[in-house]
Amino acid sequence: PAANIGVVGLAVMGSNLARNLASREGNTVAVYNRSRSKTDELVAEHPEAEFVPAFSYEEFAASLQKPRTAIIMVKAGGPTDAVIDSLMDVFEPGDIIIDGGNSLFTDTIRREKAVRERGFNFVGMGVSGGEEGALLGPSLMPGGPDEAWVTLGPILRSIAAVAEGEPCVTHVGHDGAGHFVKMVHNGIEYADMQLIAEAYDLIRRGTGKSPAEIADVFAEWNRGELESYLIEITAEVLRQTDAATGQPLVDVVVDEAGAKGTGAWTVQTALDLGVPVSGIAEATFARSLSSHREQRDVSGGLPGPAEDAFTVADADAFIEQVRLALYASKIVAYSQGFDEIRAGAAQYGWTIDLGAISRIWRGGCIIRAQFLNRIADAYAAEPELPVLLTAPYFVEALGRAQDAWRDIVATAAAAGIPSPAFSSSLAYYDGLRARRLPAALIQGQRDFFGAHTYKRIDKPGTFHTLWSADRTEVEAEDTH
Ligand code: NBP
Repeated sequence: PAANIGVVGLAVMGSNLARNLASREGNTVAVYNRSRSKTDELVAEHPEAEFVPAFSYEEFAASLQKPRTAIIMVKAGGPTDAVIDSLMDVFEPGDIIIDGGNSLFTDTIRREKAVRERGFNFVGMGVSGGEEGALLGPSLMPGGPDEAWVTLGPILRSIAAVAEGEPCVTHVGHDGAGHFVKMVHNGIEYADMQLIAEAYDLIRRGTGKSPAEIADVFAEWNRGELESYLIEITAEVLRQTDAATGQPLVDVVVDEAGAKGTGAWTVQTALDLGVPVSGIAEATFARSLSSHREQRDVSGGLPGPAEDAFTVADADAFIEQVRLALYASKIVAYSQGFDEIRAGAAQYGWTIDLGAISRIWRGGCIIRAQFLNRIADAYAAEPELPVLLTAPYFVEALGRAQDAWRDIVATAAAAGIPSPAFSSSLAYYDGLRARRLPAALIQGQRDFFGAHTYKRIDKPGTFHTLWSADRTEVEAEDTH
């Protein structure tokens, strides 16, 4: 057989990944798609590529060297299960099946177990970077058995994006670890985008600058500590003029944000794990709020500051304050995301190198940013760092941003400008810092209505106050 790697599913992601693979020295790529037309098209349009087209699963298996290694790039859910079943019918034990789709990590855990029980290796791989990433170099987050990594590692390293000389791929951990990390990547992406949107809104409403002028602000920011793909494309989007109306494009686009569900998965999973990812949650909810048009329509008359009443005296100083607030909130959002990965690893028994995750996100993926080098440094210095934002570099940055961050959140509240991600990030930060939290009162309330008991600061044990009797305290078994 001629091919050392195969791709099943030749829609936009699969065909681009297949072309990327074929463009690397030493690869010959078997390609298969359920409907023949996509296979024919790919092969016809790219005569330069070393493809071995297959038109049945049997042909596909026969064209692959052993251990057969195949990347599935089809719609997540049922289609992925169907393709896995078909491959197991024609593959042999020891062969490697990789799911490169956006699968939910719990599906990956289930599939890995089922596939392993039949003697195959299964790898659930997060792929980030969209169409262009797949073609030119994505960030890859594979999770699966060590045995598969021996064959797969060199192939993935050859096609991944490169950041600072290192390929953006690492063996994340076992079974669902790769898809879990990809999920959190997308959650952080939601938070980052929402924070940027809030910054834009505040600047526009506070300074009256046009979108094109604000594009210049973002382009300038992209030369400093905020340098990132998302800041860069924000400037591009803000600069775009609509050909039909001559208006800034951002003013003619309907202000209802869509979502494909990975942000919601990140939040649902965080709730199950008990990890506060408030920045990601607010970003996800902000998209939901924006798309409830009927609710927004009936709410326009609610009392509050007039929309045009807010102007700042010193535009440049205000813009710098917004920049600092954005940077501080971004540190919080990433810290929360890494916290979720830590908690997920503990819950599911994965060994995940958080520093390696920050390094593979420096290239290829949507959240690629300078800033990830600082995260990598933080974990290099202290691999078990319990709260990312307590690393010295971030403590210094948060100290610098402090006053501006608080001013901006207060200003936004006073002006009636929604800033859910800015303000929830600050509340999280202050919650972490607080020596005492009102959680003590909540424990009292819980004990009052449900005898849920509480612990004392001055002695061990579990206690309950006899609220409906003489209100004396008794030692209790913690049974609730
Ligand atoms: P789609 O998600 O649109 O899936 C289309 C592909 O699935 C086609 O090749 C189609 O074959 C195949 N397929 C379906 Br649908 N049902 C099938 C079945 N029962 N058996 C075999 N094949 C089946 O493609 P995509 O946008 O290229 O995305 C592929 C994966 O990559 C998805 O899981 C996606 O979430 C993930 N992803 C996408 C991006 C992105 O930016 N688009 C980024 C990262 C990850 P057909 O041609 O015969 O209908």
